[in-house]
Amino acid sequence: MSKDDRSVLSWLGFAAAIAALAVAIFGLRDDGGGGSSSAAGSEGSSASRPYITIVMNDSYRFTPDTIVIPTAGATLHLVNEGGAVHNMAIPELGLTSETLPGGTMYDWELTNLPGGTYTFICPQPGHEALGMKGTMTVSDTETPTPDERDSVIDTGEESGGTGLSNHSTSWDEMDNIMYKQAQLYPAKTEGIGNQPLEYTMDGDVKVFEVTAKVVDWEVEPGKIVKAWTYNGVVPGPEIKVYSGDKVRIIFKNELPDSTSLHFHGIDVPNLMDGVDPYTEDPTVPGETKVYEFVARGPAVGIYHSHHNAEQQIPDGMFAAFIIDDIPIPQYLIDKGYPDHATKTINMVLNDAGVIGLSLNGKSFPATEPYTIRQGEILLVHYMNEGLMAHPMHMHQPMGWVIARDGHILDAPYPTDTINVAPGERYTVAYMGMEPGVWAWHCHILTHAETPDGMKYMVTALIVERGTLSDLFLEQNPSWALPQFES
Ligand SMILES: [Cu+2]
Repeated sequence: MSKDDRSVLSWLGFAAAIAALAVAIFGLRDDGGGGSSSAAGSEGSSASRPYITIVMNDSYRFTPDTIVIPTAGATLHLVNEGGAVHNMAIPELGLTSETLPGGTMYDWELTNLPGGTYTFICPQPGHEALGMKGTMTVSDTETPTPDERDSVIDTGEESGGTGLSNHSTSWDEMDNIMYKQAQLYPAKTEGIGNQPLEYTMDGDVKVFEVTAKVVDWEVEPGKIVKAWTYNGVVPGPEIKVYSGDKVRIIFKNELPDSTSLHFHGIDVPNLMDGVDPYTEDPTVPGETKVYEFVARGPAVGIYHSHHNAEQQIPDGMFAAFIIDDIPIPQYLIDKGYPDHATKTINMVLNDAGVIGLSLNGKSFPATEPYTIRQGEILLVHYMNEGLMAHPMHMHQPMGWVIARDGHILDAPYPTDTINVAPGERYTVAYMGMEPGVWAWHCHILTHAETPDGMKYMVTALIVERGTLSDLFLEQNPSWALPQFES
């Protein structure tokens, strides 16, 4: 990110945006909490025990990973959002839940627990080592009684619920935690991916050097993982060429394992497709391989591993490969949009491996904000290198999908939430319309907001004051009306 982007970020402005978002989410949570509480209440004896939702996923995390429950116990509503099998165990108490296949839920009843602080884990082989653990405190002093909670979270008689919340933190503690988390954004971390890869000329051939290696990578402040990378960054550096360019990629493997380099969504001769053991032998540790082809665009592609990809890719071996520029379609220019993008970025989505839920190799609050002015276009190439689809939601402005998998669409279509499946790429044009700091996040809510505040796949688009074109205002007269001042 440029220094400009950071300096213009209005902390207060973003806090206001966060507050608005929190209100929206809070409304939803009241419904869920009421429903959950009455379900617990119908069981009679469990009425005084809290009902706590714990989400498990293939990023090997429990959300939340810190819970407080009374000695009377609690119902832990376990939700496995991943594809892998997970469950939960408290080894010190000798307790283990049922096993949850991917996509299932289970209510785990815990009763009459000894006071103390315990570690809980996923006992599936290797999951604890990957970080799937948390802390459970059993105490009667730290959890408000249901009566106390009724007095602070009053959902009203019409809600049909008891007003019980579905978490063990009081509302003001929770607001504080969320506020502190929000204030960390944009947090500074070591390393930045996606930068343009420099090349040298050998005659008329553009020569790029790519080295696969394991490095320490800071996903968010203090979360440093052993990432498998191209040139030491996540995503790897962007390769940008133009149709007709002769391209040579000198690929060196400094990993402890074999690998191969595949050009996803790029037209190459079959023997350059990088799919061992079919089109080539694996590139073994220490070996260098050369790929050569002529660029045929336009293309919005990815270069990534095609060897033990379920680990090598989510752990960091992915990067953008772009041929030519995707033009702003006449359809939008006729609507008063500018004829070129002010900024073009790649937004690579990931949800697994050592990096986990992230945008461009970083997790909120370390994600990068982007800045444009009113009337300018930010062009975004979404690319999903994870294991799940992610519906990416921009609060404002609305976007237009202008290319899919690098193919320019005859008819652009509007989006504020675009579902990007693994392997897909969508190119979306966002024009800055209303000034402010606009939240921009995956709308699978467990990928964006937690009881500890915003996390993971969240960033912001900052729209500064500028000018909407006369043509746009002619066609959208309501945008010319003054807004209420707040
Ligand atoms: Cu997501």
